[in-house]
Amino acid sequence: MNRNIALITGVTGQDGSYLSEFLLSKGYEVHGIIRRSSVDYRERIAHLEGTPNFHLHYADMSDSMSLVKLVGKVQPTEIYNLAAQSHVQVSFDAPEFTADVDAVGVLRILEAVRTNHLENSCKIYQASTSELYGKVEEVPQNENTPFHPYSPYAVAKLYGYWIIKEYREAYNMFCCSGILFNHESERRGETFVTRKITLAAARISQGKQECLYLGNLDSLRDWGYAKDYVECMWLILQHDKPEDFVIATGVQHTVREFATLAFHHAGIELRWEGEGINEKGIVASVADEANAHLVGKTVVAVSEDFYRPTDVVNLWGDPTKAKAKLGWNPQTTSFEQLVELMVAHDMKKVAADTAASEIRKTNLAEYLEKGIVK
Ligand code: NAP
Ligand code: F7E
Repeated sequence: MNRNIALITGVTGQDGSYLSEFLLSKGYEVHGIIRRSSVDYRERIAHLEGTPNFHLHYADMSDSMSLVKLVGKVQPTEIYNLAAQSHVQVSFDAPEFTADVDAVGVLRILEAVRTNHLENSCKIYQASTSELYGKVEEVPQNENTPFHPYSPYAVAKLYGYWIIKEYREAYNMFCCSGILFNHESERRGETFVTRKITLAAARISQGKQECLYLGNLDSLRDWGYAKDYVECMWLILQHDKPEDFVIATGVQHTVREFATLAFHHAGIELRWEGEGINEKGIVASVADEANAHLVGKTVVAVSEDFYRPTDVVNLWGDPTKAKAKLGWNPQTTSFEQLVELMVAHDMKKVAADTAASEIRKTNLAEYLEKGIVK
């Protein structure tokens, strides 16, 4: 009988939580790595804990011994290496930590598999990224587009990409990179631009925040839905040979367009005035009379705090290969549906927040506004 045993690093993250659900629904035994910290933060997988076939283990991407021991104990047939310091802006503040986890961490996983003599029985998926294209040399980007990483995060991930390819060729291992373009969801971390916007739109429409401060509004991204993308990670490992794939929707939008649509779903129509650092999103009209006082107010402003030393501004993926070879449908959830579902979730979440958690959230919103937390 075939054993399907998955080991997921980064199980507590956005993608790890959706991938766990997906693999459990396929009958896998799922093992996830969590790291030790003074507080437990497992909100995204809390609903899975106690499920038969779902197991959590302590390990850390910066600690090769913990990885070697765990891989030996679990004997996985598939490893999904999703763990990373995944925030691009944070990588400018913590470049060494980012390199350790996002670059050397990949090597540690590969060596843990080899040390346990599992190189012929365990397939490895590496969470690679469109950030590798960075200062883009071609639009749209496909598997043959040259890389030009443009942040410490992207440079670290480029090492991960190449070491996966190297082990595939040197040791004949089934290891592949999914070059995933931005994918978002109601579980997205709150400091990534989409979730920052949907939460702020919900709070502003409910009188819990005054203004949202953003960086580069012209930045273009190819945004998909995380739940659709985890299926592709699995498909990449079910393909008959190990190959790298671009995973994207093939449609791009600006940050400004995302914000306009998010506020629309929160009942606020925006008009934009000014340019660059002086650009503002002003309330043109509201759906709910109770918010009439907002008309004419600035609810989106630009802050230099959210500009990056080098910013990637034109990401647009070409998913032709994934469509043809994996039979994956990049349009399962459209951009419009994605924004709508994220705002609908955050409208409910903000309304349900208790006074205590609201104080915490208000502090976070304030920190975000002041650029203390980015
Ligand atoms: P995420 O929500 O930030 O989750 C990152 C995960 O990595 C968390 O579970 C985190 O654990 C874990 N982690 C960080 N450092 C670790 C360490 N030293 N040891 C063990 N675990 C560690 O990221 P995501 O959005 O789900 O993305 C998943 C992966 O895909 C990442 O590798 C990311 O770089 C890559 N990627 C993401 C996108 C995207 O648009 N989402 C696009 C391309 C590639 P804690 O909960 O303990 O912090
Ligand atoms: O920024 C601009 C910002 O932080 C998107 C990670 O999952 O996807 C993600 O990285 C764009 C950038 O995501 C704000 O300058 C404007 O151009 O949401 P983000 P990211 O940097 O694209 C890739 C594929 C990954 O691999 C990463 O792991 O939006 N932007 N104003 C802003 N960004 C943030 N965070 N905050 C702002 O206020």
